[in-house]
Amino acid sequence: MINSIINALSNSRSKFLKVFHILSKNKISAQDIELIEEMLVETDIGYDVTNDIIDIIQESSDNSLDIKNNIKSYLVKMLDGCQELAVKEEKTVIVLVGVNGSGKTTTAAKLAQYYSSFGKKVTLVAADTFRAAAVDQLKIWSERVACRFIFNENSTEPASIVFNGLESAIAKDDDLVIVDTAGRLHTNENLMKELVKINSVIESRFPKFTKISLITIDASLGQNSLVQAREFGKICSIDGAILTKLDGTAKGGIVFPLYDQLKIPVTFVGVGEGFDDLKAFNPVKYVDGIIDNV
Ligand SMILES: Nc1nc2c(ncn2[C@@H]2O[C@H](COP(=O)(O)OP(=O)(O)O)[C@@H](O)[C@H]2O)c(=O)[nH]1
Ligand SMILES: [Mg+2]
Repeated sequence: MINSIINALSNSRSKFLKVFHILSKNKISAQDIELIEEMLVETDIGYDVTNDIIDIIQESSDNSLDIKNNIKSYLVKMLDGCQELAVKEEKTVIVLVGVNGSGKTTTAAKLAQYYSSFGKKVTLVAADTFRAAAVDQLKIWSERVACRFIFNENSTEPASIVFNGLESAIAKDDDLVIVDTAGRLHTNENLMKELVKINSVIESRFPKFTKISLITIDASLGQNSLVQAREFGKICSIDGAILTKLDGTAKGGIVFPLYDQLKIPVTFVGVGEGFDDLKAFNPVKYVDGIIDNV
């Protein structure tokens, strides 16, 4: 998480900078506190965290550096447990889920690139049977990343494409299978059933694979994405989140309620459209990126 994270967090950071600008004044009025509350809420950090931060401000000494350090420690502690997704030695399948446009297909390619760069042999599986364009999109990415690609443009059964992908990965001795799925809303019962089927095929037919479900969350959607994540979690276990499109939004605060309320740890963040624009999540660096004027 080097400079690209710092860059991607610039909009969120500008809100915090304004907060600390107010805090550098000699006397903080009730009006100032209201303004601070507003700015924090705009980062989508949520009401609970905002209230905690206000408490920290009121309980700390008048020294703005103290306040800043106390807020930083509080935020870092809150993210304790969020970290880069370590893919172990055994065979692993990552299933990407999420709503339309949240970045699943792009993230599938980014993950393929990320883990290939650590020497993993990766198979990308195009299990979005709703958008033909998604298959083409992923095929192009797989060529760029130079990993294997499994699809079946005649199939309307994502679970069977996943089955083929895993069989093929075993045959070729690939370590990591990354599955791109169709976008869905939790209200769409049939699509949600399809997700259950994908999961049960993996669990029942490929018990040797460690299954990891990751939800892509468009950071610019802020609080709405919490509802989505909660509903997906009722249908299939969600092991982590990838916060996409962090570049170009001031809502980087969403990682806090996501973990605090839903216990979904953020594992990666998307900071652009290229396949290198995926950064492993690190709480200290993230909080530094939000708060420090680096
Ligand atoms: N700026 C930016 N754009 C992104 C990021 N991730 C995905 N996108 C863009 O978001 C759009 C939707 O992404 P896509 O992967 O097709 O979403 P899907 O419908 O969930 O598969 C595409 O135009 C992507 O290039 C990101 O981290 N930053
Ligand atoms: Mg897609």
